[in-house]
Amino acid sequence: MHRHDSLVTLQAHILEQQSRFPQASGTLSWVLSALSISAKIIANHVRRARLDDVLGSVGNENIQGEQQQKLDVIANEVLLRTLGKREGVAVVASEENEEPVMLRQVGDGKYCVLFDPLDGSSNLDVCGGVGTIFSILRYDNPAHSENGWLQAGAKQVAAGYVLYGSSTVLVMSIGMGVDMFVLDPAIGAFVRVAEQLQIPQHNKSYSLNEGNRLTFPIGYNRYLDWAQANGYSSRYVGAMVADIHRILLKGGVFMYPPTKKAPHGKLRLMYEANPMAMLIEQAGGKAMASPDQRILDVNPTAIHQRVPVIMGSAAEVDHVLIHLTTQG
Ligand code: AHM
Ligand code: MG
Repeated sequence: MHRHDSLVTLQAHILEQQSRFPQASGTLSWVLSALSISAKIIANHVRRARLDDVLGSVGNENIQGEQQQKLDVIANEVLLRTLGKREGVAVVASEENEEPVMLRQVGDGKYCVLFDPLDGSSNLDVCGGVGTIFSILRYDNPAHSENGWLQAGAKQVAAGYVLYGSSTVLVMSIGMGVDMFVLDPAIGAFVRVAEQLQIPQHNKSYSLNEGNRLTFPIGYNRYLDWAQANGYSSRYVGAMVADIHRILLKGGVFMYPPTKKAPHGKLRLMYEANPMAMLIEQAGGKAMASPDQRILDVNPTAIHQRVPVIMGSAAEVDHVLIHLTTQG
C-alpha cells in the first residue's frame, strides 16, 4: 500500500494555501469547496450509470447545437445549485447555458465561475473517462460589470478539472503550481496525492483526432508525417479531461486543430482551453493556439468562442509549432 507522510484533504490544503495570504477573506476557499462538493455529487451519479436512468440524451440541443445527455443536465444543475449558495460567486457561466447567470450584484459577489459540467459526455455510454472543467475569474470591479467575464485566461485566479475515471481525480491550481487529489470513497474526501506537479519535458506521443486529417491545415500534416517517421505513438481518448490528464502525468502533446467542420477548432476558450492552459503552464508546459498566440493571452469576445489548441510538454509543443511555420 502506498503511504503518504501525512494525510491532507482538499479542505485542509485550501486552508493551508489561504493561510499564506493573511489578507485573504476566504471567499475563494468557499468557492473551491463548492466545486469539490459538486464533484462528489457528480461522481456519484456517474458511478451509478445504468443502475439509475442517467444515460442517453434528453432530446434537447444545447447552445452549441449538441445533443444534451441526461448527465450533462444533471451535472450542470448540481454545479449551479452548489455554486448558487456561495455568496462569493457573482456570475456562473456554463457550456450548457446560452448566457452567463448573474447570481448577485457586482460588489456583493467577487468571482465568476465558468465551467464545462461534463466534458466528453458521449464517453459515458461506454464507461469511459469524462470530466468537469472549471475556471475562476475575479469579478469585483464595477467597471467590469458588463460582460466582465470576458477576460483573458492569464487573469484566471484558479482553474482545474475533475476526472471521473477509474478513480475520481481533482487537479487544480490557484497560480502556485498544480496539485492533485483523489477521492477516497471510504471517507468521502479528496486526499492530496501529489504537489507541484511538473509535466515531463519529452514524450514521443501525440493526441488528436486523426480522422480529421484531410481537413487540417497543411502544417499539422507535416508534423504528423515527421512524428510518425520518428517513432511517435498516438493516444486519443476523445475526452479532453482524460487526454490532458494523461499528458500532464506522462508528457506529450494534445491538439485540436482547425478543421473544415470547425474552422476555429472545436474546443471552447473560456471553460475548456483556458483552464487547461493554466494547469499545463503552471506545471511547466506550454499551451498555444497558433505559433505566435499563447492561449492565455487570447482576448475573448464571446463566452462560447472556440480556439485551436496545442498543449503539453514544451518541447513536444515546439515540434508541432515548427512544422506549422516552416516546411520542416
Ligand atoms: P463536449 O464539450 O461536447 O463534450 O466536446 C468536447 C470534447 C472534448 O472532450 C474532446 O477533446 C473533443 O470533444 C473530442 O472531439 P472529437 O470527437 O471531434 O475528436
Ligand atoms: Mg466540453
